[in-house]
Amino acid sequence: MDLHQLRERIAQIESEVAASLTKAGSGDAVRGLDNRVLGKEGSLSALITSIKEYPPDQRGQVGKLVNEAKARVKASFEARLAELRAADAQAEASAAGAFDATLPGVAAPMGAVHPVTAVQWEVERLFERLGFTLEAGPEMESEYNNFEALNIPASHPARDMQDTFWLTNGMVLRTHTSPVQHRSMKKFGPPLRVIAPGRCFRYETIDASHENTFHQIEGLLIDRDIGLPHLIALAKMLLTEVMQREVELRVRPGYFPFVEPGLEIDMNCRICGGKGCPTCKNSGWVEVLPAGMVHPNVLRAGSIDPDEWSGFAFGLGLTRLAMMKYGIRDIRVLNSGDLRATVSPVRLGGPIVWEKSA
Ligand code: FA5
Repeated sequence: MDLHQLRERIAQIESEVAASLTKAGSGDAVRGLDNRVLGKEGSLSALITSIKEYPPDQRGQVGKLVNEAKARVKASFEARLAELRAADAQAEASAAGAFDATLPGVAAPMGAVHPVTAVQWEVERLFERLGFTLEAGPEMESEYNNFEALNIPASHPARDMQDTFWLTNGMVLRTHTSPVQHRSMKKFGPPLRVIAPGRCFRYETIDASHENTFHQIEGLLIDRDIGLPHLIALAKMLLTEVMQREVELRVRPGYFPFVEPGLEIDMNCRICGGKGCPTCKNSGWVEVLPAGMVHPNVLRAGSIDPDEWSGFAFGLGLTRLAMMKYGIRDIRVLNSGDLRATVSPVRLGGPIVWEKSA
């Protein structure tokens, strides 16, 4: 189990504990659960015993993750026991005709992983298996990295494609994760395989599928003799794996100054099944994976010789992919702090469809 899988396993155990705890109606039931999770052979304790299977430099982190989870789970057992004791006391009191207003209220449900984070982890794991390095760029970027290095000079009309938040210090809130392409070329040189997840910002009119703050995952692969078939095969594999079903793709020409040729790879809308709805702007298709072959000017800006090396890049729309995976109709719930957007869909299985709360 790698660290991502470990995190997922911990989240799964915690989510199962939360579900079982709400059903545990007696102190004995809680103590039984405690034993199954934290006992000598309990599911969390088992994770600690596997620590020796990790490389020495990861063991500290494994121990920390598991011990923190143990502390949280222990606290949740104690809270549930207190709740049950309080409920017993209240039942006794009301049987005796009294009402104790000092008893604690019902505990709020525990949260879980945000849907965007869950899909991000899945994508990271897939690319880790394919030998990609995980990189992160800054959210506050230089104009050069966000635009010029990507073949978008100041005078270029393509600047209008991405409405930018300019900062008073002359920097920008990055409009996409593509600046990490340039950073990675400079950092690693060819050949390279990198993915870079992160938040992006645009001065957008917000609607069901557009936010001013959203997530992308940049992908960049540079090697010898790389072509579009590699890109399209990878796209199909990526989307099929995340959606856990055969995904229909639509590949169209797309214009981005930093790739040539450029593609828009769309997937069929799972909210309406392709019939058309506000989420897919009534087209039946959702843009999730713009991509293309890296433009020679971008390779040159990254000190890579385009006569020797070629590669592809893509900018996965992670937020929209999470919406497709979990049947979320409206992007606004994801930044809203609405707890329904964290609790049930990710950990407790099944797709659910919410409307934006009023
Ligand atoms: C780009 O941002 C390019 N950097 C992608 C790219 C990378 C192309 C590498 C070629 C090579 P675009 O503006 O289409 O492209 O955004 C990429 C994806 O981000 C979109 O398909 C969409 O899924 C998502 N996205 C864009 N704007 C928003 C928004 N306002 N809200 C939510 N998701 C958005």
